[in-house]
Amino acid sequence: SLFAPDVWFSDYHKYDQIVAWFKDLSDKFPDLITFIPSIGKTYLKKDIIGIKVGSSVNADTKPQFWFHSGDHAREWIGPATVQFLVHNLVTEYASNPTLLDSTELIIVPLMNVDGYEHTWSGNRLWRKNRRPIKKDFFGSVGVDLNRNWPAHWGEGGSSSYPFSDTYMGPSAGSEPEVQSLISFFKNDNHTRLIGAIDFHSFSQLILRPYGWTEERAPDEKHLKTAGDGIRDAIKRVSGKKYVSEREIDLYAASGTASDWFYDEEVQEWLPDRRLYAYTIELRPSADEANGANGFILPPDQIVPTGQEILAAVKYYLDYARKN
Ligand code: ING
Ligand code: ZN
Repeated sequence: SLFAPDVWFSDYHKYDQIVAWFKDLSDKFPDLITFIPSIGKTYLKKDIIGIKVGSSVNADTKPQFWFHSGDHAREWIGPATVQFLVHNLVTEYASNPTLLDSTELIIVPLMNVDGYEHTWSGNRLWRKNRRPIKKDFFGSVGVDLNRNWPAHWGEGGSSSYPFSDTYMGPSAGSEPEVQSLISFFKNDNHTRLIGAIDFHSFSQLILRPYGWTEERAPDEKHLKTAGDGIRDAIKRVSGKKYVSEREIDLYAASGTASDWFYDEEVQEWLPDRRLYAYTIELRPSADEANGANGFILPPDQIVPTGQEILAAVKYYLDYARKN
């Protein structure tokens, strides 16, 4: 059947099938997965699903991590990798319970449902959401969901021009998809959060805050050590070279999810809590994309990308828990 792992992970899938797949997996592992049918709706009234993964051991005390993906519609490997992670973590639980006994994962596997659907039926290279921006710019559609978060919104590295692919939106947090993730996060009990990763593609980068300023993050030393460790864990599995660096050293960006988690929300709200916040850019590398379009990653890359990121995430969860 389609949901047999070797079949499922040999190709990318549309939104409806991804939802059905997560529902099926949560039915098969009811003690490990909580399936949340809707954390909120997109502009086109599609449900954004949420997943919680963890065993009942230490349920009220263990550290929490946040993962989300699919902010950018065309970056198909992100949601596919998150599916691979969840699948492997729950199927490995029987032989190695440590991980899900000691951490809880809060996951939004596909944030930009409307944009993602559009890449299947309209424009494969669409990035933003699908909300029409009428005012003075009739005909423009979409806001960059990784420039719209209320975290130094509009302070550089984003565009105020609605036709731009990095359009910040009319105001901070204006987009229903960003609002849905924020309210899901805030309404949930997240006082034990110690890490957050936003999965994108491509270029093979482990990016840490800040994106909006040259200022060093208060936890720069730890963020760099863990980021470099993620890079090394990947190399050990597949030999693939990822680069570990600060977001601002790649390029400036404001209103991003990782800065929101790192700063605007969590540091403010838990002043002495260190937060391991990253943006991870998956395969291919810029070199390998040469000629082809890097967003169109062949489906035979889903499993090897998943394997290297599974190892990276195991290292990351362990480091963050212990440091
Ligand atoms: N790249 C990210 C982007 O949103 C990024 C990279 C994230 C840079 C956060 C700085 C801060 O532009 C892709 N591929 O979307
Ligand atoms: Zn992206």
